[in-house]
Amino acid sequence: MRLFDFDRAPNPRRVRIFLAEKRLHVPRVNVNLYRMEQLSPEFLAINPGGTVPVLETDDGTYLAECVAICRYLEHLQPEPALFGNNAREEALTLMWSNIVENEGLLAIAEVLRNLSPGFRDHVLPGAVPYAQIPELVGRGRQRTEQFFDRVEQQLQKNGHLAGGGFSFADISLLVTVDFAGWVEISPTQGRPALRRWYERVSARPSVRA
Ligand SMILES: N[C@@H](CCC(=O)N[C@@H](CS)C(=O)NCC(=O)O)C(=O)O
Repeated sequence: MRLFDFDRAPNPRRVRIFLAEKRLHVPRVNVNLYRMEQLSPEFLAINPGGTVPVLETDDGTYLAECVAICRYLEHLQPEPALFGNNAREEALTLMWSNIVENEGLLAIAEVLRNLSPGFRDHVLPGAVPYAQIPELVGRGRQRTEQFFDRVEQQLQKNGHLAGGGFSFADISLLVTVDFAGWVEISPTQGRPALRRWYERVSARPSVRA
């Protein structure tokens, strides 16, 4: 197996933390997003979506999307279980990790990518040069705060995001909390349950991956 990775980017970090929790060691191939290597013909042949992470399995399959990669790894190495222990827990893990990605990670990306000069004409991943829309910066900030309010409510009732033990949903949330710092949003400020959760989860050695 090989992991196509970029150490500064939030999504590949989700997979690296997952691998560290599983104590799995997978060789990494660096795809430098700052140099737009994700849009090279060689990489687009691997993932036409032009995103990292991508896991190349031992049979030569290329898997994109963190959730698919991590679900695959969970089959290879079931312990510790990071998608719950039964159908209900797995569904809640997938539900919350989708909420984190769609409402949190992408809302922050909406801010960053419509704001930062580095993303001018590259506001969305992939080869099409979509231009920035400055009005989306404010909307993205509002969506981000709304997302963290929703998470705060959930964590007031549950020690972990999906309700059971530490899971892939917590990994996605941790990466999203750290990613918010890129656009100067402090999610744990004024959200005590999220702060307690963050202190606990960010003490895990895997987060340094
Ligand atoms: N839903 C995808 C998101 C992947 C993604 O957006 N990755 C970013 C890095 S965090 C990327 O490769 N961006 C390339 C670009 O912006 O051109 C996943 O779960 O893997």
